Amino acid sequence: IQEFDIFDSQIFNIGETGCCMDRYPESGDGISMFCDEEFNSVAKTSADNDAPVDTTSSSSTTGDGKSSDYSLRKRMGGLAANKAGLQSVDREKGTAFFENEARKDEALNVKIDKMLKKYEFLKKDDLSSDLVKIDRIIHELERDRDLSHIIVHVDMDAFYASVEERDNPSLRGKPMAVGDTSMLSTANYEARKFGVRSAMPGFIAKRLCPNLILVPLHFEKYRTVSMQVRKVFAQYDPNFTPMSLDEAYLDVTEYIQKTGRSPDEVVQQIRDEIFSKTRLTASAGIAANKLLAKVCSDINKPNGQYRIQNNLDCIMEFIRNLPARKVSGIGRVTERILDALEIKTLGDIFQKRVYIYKIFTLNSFQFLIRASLGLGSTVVKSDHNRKSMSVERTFAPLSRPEDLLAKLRELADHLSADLKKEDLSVSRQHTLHGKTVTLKFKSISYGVTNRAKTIPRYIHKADDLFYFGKQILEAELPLNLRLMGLRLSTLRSSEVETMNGVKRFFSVQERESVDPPVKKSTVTPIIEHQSTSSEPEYMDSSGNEGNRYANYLDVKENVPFRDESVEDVELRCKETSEQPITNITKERCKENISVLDSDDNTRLNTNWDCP
Ligand code: TTP
Ligand code: MG
Repeated sequence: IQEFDIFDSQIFNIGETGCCMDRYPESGDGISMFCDEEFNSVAKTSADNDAPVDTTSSSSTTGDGKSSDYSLRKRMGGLAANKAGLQSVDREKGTAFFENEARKDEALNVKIDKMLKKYEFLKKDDLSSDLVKIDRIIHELERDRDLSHIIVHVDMDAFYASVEERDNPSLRGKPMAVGDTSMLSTANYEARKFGVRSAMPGFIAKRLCPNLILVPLHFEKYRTVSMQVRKVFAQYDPNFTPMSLDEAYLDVTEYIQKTGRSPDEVVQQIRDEIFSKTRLTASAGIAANKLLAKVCSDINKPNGQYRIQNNLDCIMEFIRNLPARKVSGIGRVTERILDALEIKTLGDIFQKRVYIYKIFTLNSFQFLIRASLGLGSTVVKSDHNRKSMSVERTFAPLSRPEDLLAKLRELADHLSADLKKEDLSVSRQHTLHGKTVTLKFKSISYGVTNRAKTIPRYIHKADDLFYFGKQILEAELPLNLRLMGLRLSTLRSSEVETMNGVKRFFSVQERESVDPPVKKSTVTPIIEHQSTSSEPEYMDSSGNEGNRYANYLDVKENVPFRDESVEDVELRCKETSEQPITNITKERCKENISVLDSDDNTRLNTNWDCP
């Protein structure tokens, strides 16, 4: 549910639990903006460097003509950047949050400066042969356009806040947000009028809206509602894709064919049913693919729905003037990058396609060009194919090993429960088992590090998760953390039939998992660092975060773990039906090994900090 941005490497953390499907093309060039390695490395160095940014110097002007103070305010306050409460960002100077935001903003300014230089240079070039190439790609994309599906995106309105208001009607009509002074999960529509929004630190929100009421999170309640809503979805599409607790994609093509009812009627009925079960409203978008359906679900929010007909002219008409920012994947960072190139709408992306092609990486180009054509994925699958599931928690800084282990225990229990999912469409239960345990740490200065461990068998039990997580954690002590996450990946599902309330376990994996945990396995720090990957920090507890990327490219490039050989990756690809190993992956395996040779195999990230 975290806003994700194809170019934003570090997104605000919200801090509860989450699951994700790793479908993001982690090829390394997937999120980097420039095709030119030299450009890229300049920006990366700046983003990764933990050296404090000089925040005492007076405001300068960035390459795209914005003052650096304004650019930082925008980063912290979004659309509310110019509102009274945010006029002086000075007061936060010196706080870890501010320093971190300032550093990221500075890195982005460097990127934009470089990009603009390249843009100016390209403007003088003859790019006609590139244009021919691009138009050939577009022709191919058009040929595969599929208008045969009716895809629906349903999203609950101000979800956590609405649940809180439902259960405490005295909050209604007052500006309120769910979260605390360090971070908000969401805000009601009253508070949004003041510029308060999800993923905004509570202390900034309070400045924008001094009367803001802060309500703590109650995840169990949100989960319960989510289950009720999913039961409704399952009646219309047994293979619906949950994206988070409050959001899902459905393919209602078959349901419509069977019942002969119109898409609008069917979706109205889904929303009515959600309301009668939960007393909460949802909004929906209906279109030929997921990208468009998602944009549509926002149009008549709250408590509304919108449809684009499955017709090319209607789609292009809709797309032409659509602000690029409305597309999932184009967040505040990409918006700024595009803005610097004078690109505001999807129509502008199409117009400037040749510059996008020359400046951005191929993956980014493909994502943007597909969006500008209104193309998106039509694949709606249940979460059986998910590649990983994870939970994470934000907390007040913790450094005592026993406290950190207690957090880990909590995460292990939570994740294990999430791995046992009831398949709502048939009365069966499937449990996901996985082989790779990853711990994620966010230090008190906001540096994020992942450490992974591959295990020679599949696990899912809380004790096993804790056991392997503990090994990783203990190897990293001492630590001073504000967030910890636990992920299980390389998943496979064991279907377990539920009969008369008695669970009968048949699967081999299940029998395996009653064995005592395997002792021997190696800790394998993942070579990717958070600040160079765009993996969202927030993942919701029952959704498939990675599915957000499905519109991006339906390709997962394999990133090898640190000590994985080409053969290991090949085996993993086979087991998880991922994309076969590519030359890039092979190169990366080689790189990993050379890093391993020259490193002590423990602390890899410069951002990693210890007390
Ligand atoms: P969203 O659907 O993005 O937001 P929302 O339901 O609060 O509001 P809207 O009416 O615009 O859909 O997210 C659903 C819930 O997920 C939200 O209520 C709180 C949580 N969440 C976070 O914890 N962090 C985040 O950054 C976001 C965006 C959401
Ligand atoms: Mg919502």
